[in-house]
Amino acid sequence: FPTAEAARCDDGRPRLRPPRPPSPVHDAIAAMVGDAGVGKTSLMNQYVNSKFSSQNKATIGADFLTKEVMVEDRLVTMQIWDTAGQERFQSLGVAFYRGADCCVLVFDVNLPKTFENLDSWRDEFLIQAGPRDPDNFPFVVLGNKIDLEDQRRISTKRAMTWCTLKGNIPYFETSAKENVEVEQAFHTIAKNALKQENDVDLGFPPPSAIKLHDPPPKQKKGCC
Ligand code: G3D
Ligand code: MG
Repeated sequence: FPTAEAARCDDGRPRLRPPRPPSPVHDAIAAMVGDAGVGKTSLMNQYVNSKFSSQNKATIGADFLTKEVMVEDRLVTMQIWDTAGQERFQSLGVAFYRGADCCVLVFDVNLPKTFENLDSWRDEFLIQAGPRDPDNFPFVVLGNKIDLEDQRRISTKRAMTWCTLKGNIPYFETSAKENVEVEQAFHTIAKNALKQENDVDLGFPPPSAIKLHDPPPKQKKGCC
């Protein structure tokens, strides 16, 4: 309950209503980026729906999913944005990146090119999203498809070295197919996204409504 002081405005007049308690639900948005085929949609589907399907495109058909999670005693509505199959460089549009509180960089540990492209995905994110503090913006890297053991081309050490050089980005080796480390990875994603969301809210007015409640605008299909 508000104290006598809290029930008065700064100029001494009584407040009409007591101050509202902070909302118990927090929103956090994570954007999944990385080359086509690395498993972004599968990871999201495994995490949110506990399913792995080789028919992702047909069965999900959505470009974002939400899940309520507890992060350090706080209820968080996690919104995970997917690329809707548009993952070519410079094709996702600024709105996709701008709303994100955490950027999830995904590669396939069996395909070196998808790992080498992480630099470009990270740079593209920073250019398009334009975070106020790029050095401290939360990224998380997921090396996916570790179940294909005999095909592995990117070692844990190589991936971790890259993550360390880019500012100690958390790194997880996952399998969307066999549900390895998926829960742990998204817990870190939620935690870091929430922290970023709080930091932004403390310093600045809330960004536009698109950020908290709307999914990213649908990308136009086709080339023009
Ligand atoms: P994307 O959203 O990044 O484009 P998808 O990737 O989630 O659509 O996955 C691309 C293909 O990789 C799919 O196969 C999917 O089943 C497979 N895949 C995703 N994650 C894993 C994984 O952890 N292990 C293995 N072995 N395969 C995975 P299809 O055959 O549908 O193209
Ligand atoms: Mg996809």
